[in-house]
Amino acid sequence: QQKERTLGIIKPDACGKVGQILDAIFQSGFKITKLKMCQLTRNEAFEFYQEHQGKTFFDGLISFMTSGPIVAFELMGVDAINKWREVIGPTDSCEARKGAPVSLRARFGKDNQQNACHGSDSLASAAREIEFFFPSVAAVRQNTAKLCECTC
Ligand code: YYY
Ligand code: MG
Repeated sequence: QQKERTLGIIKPDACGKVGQILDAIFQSGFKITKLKMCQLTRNEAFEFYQEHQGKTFFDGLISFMTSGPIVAFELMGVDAINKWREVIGPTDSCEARKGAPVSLRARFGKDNQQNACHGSDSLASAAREIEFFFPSVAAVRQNTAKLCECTC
């Protein structure tokens, strides 16, 4: 079976639980192929969540996602995109607590905004989101070249 890559995030509300969440990731059979801790600027959060611009929860989402450090990672495995979304569970942590199996959002999330984890929802969004957090060497070089042009 074909292996996939997906992008996961431990959100600001769950950064005290990084150890337990990484444990759960390994126990679910994923490989972590890239990982970093960072804090998003408002512009970065805006770009990352561009598909939700204009929705009622957008401003709250941007404030929450920039409120503290996050951990972003690339996961690899068979059917990784759907499997990771199953492991994190439904968007609303309160809903997640009503369902089985026990998901990460059920364990560590609070509500439908502070829901502990993110997971890409398709091949296209996984590609975009992985490139967002872990840009290819070629892209980084191109950016550096552009910056040099501007200042010379
Ligand atoms: O993919 P997923 O994270 O499960 O949900 P989305 O519908 O893509 O929403 C992205 C993000 O926005 C969600 O994880 C929390 C937040 N959000 C919210 O604050 N309030 C809502 N009613 C719906 C989503
Ligand atoms: Mg989504």
